[in-house]
Amino acid sequence: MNKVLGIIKKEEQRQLTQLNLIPSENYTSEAVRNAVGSVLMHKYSEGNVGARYYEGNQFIDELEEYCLELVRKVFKLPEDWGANVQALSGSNANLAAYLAVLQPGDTIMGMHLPDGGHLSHGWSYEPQGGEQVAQDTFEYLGGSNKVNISAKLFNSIQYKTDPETQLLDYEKISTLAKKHKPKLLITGGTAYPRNIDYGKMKEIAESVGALYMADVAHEAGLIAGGVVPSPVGIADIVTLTTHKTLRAARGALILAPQTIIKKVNKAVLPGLQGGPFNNNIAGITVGLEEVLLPEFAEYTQKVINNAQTLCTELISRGYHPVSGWTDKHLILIDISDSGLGGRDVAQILAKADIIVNMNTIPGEKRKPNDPSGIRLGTPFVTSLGLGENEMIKIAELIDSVLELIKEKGTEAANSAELAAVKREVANLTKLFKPR
Ligand code: DSN
Repeated sequence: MNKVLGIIKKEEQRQLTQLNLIPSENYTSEAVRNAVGSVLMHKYSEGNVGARYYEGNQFIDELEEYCLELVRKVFKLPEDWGANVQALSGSNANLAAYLAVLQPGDTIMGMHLPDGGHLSHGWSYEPQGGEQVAQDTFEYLGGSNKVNISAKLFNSIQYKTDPETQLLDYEKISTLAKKHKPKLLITGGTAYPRNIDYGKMKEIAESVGALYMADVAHEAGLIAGGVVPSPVGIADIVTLTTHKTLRAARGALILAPQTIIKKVNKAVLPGLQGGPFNNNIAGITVGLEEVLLPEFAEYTQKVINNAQTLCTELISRGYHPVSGWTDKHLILIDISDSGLGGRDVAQILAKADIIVNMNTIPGEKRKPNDPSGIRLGTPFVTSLGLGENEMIKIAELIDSVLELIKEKGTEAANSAELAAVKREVANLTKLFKPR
């Protein structure tokens, strides 16, 4: 007990003394954290509101009904749409959506992972249209090209971004869709820094008789804040996680017309999961209450302003963000000219208390466990109160570490200069206002 409390304290301290630039993480309010740590975690509640398998669920019903009501408001669901709030994670939400509308063996078409897609969108190294896959990458994955269950269950076709612009090429996606006739077209993922034209993707899906699923796990909070476009009412299914830019407890939502949600509910239970995590649903609900406050829209605008300031500063220092810009909360930087791979670069930055993740980039030539990029994001530090002036400083610090790496290679990790950067990071984290 004391050991775990000690670990929690240390992690709490770490989060408040390092610069966390991982775009999929956020810092929730104490109210959200209290809800997740509540007695609601004790209750089993297989089923949906008013139709549970176990007795004693009157308050769980009240909670889930309230959560569904807030989801409707936050995401401005059309009258005939509904939601499922029980999926335990984004990958589970995606699988539940597939189980609801597909049969095993059906063709799905999602974005190539190194170009920004997600594992659960059918990640597979299957070469497309004569395109060759780096052999070492293939071997790293143990010789199996169907890496994720979504590729094992379904026939997965993946589309890529344009090699020059690193942007989605809707014409090429349309051509690929006409060729492979997927049953489900999927957008979204983890590292595409630009907005997606949901209307165009729906048109492409419709032109081949496919359904269209938009996974907005990363953008959910920005959509709720009204600062990026929403696919709700355009796509046939929208999936999202609740703990990234949405800043609620960990979990996932599936939004769709009621006809599809009925199937999704069955896909979640008994299709995929046992009982939902009611404590997390409570934490999601508290987070959604906060999203409805005017401060949240202001927060989401700041997240984007901070990311764009960071991006501008990095560009002015000679860096090339993937696609040249960011429309949202994340930036992907090609660090291959630093002389080290993404793993070493991320580890050296971490020694200076700058926390980023290594990431594949479009056209990736290196192995996934030591790729050519690093991914940066602003949701966490914006929640803790940093603004555009601090982003300028962060760009300067990242640049000085990358210059140090160019000069000293892995020796940068033990240099006095890196220790000096760490001290400057400490000056920034002193500004944090914990929530
Ligand atoms: N791991 C998440 C991310 O970092 O984007 C996606 O699953």
